[in-house]
Amino acid sequence: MAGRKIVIDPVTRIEGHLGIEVEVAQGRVIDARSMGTLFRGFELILKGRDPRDAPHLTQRICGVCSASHGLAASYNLDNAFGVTPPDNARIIRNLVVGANYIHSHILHFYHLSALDYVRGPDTAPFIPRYKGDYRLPKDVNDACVAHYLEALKMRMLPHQMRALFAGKAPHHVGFVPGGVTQKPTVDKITGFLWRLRKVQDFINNTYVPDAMAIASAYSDYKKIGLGHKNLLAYGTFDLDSTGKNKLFKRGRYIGGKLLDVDAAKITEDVKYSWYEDKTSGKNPTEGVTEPQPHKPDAYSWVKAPRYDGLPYEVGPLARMWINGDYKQGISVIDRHITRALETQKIANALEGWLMQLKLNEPIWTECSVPESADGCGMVEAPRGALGHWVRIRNHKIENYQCVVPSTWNTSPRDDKGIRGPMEQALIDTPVADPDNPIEVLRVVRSFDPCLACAVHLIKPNGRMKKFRVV
Ligand code: NFE
Ligand code: MG
Repeated sequence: MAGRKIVIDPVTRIEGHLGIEVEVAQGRVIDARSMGTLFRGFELILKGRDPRDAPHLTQRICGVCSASHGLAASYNLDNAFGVTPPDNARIIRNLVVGANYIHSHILHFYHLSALDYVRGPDTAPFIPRYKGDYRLPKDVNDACVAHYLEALKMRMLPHQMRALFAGKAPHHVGFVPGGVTQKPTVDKITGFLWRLRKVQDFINNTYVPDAMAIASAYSDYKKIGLGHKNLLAYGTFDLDSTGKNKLFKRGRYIGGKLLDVDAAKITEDVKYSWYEDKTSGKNPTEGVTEPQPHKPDAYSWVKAPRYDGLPYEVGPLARMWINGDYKQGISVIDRHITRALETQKIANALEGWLMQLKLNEPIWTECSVPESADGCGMVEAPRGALGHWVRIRNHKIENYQCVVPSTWNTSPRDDKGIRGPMEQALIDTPVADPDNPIEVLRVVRSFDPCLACAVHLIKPNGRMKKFRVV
């Protein structure tokens, strides 16, 4: 690196373990590297298990987007088992995942990213903080601090809404292949509804206005954090049992065109990731997770997913853009606005779905573990396109692969040396003071990165150490 190197490791106020390294010259970022610093071992843990364990084990990948892992695993197994869940089950899955989105987006806005723009009180946990251009008018800033506290309480409601239909959050037990385990009852429907109304009031009258206030005070960030401008969404929230009609459409956007998605064109490169080189470039149906922690030149535990060889940004902006709900731009601010607007859109949809539930109708279609089958479950998690793939042999999981949203967004360079979406978005970011690189963090947190997983290996002072987790 020729300019001044800035290393932010770990990045705080995100989920999981991320390091960011940028090179700054003439006050701008000229190169960037995104480093996932913990190994994700779940694909190995799943080998040899009963396939029906997958919705439960994969939820443990993360405490924030767990419902979506439960959904992807359920779709994956529905597909492998050759079963179509009844309408009640499809709707209950949507309600549970919708509640999880609301929780996740409120958490991200107020508790993970707002303090990049809102100056908190000069007391812990709001200090220490980077010096920066906190520029909200005092009354707006004070209101946002009050809403930070209110949002902590608000986040309970979607957790309770989810628990009504699936069991306690964050790792619920209510999704199974073929459907769900909880019947709809009048009590559950009314309990969901009054909480929804309360949280909708907060979304409409607090979250969305606060996001808009920050967008207007920091409008220069509409020109920062642009990235490759390729967007990808697998689509989610099925509106009927065909799998074709969804609240958010499947599609991708590249070079100004909206195009379709073919799962066969998804691959994961590992040239710069700590995995064996021979596993590079594989489609997830034949994906291999073979760690190589001593690989020279590698700098991340995150693989580099590509579609037809190219990086794609995933998340609320991709979903809203591909669905035709938003066209204003691709930037830091557009990511925050679309996350707020889609929270509103999902909350509005939940009440209609709730009213479609039919008491005393089935919640499960009978099915059993096949001797041999392959499956694929492609959905959207709060942070973007999420895919699970399974190969079942002898009634057991022979191979399980997850490609998660943050794998797309925080990926390192691919085998051709092309930067990942977040790395590219960092290029050209102005940095006023390299000792307080708040601008870099505004770009990073706009993606809502999540690198969560169990600890297997860490890298202190450049030397690998092995830990046994018991
Ligand atoms: Ni751990 Fe997640 C979401 C998934 S990771 S938060 O949303 O899948 O990007
Ligand atoms: Mg994976």
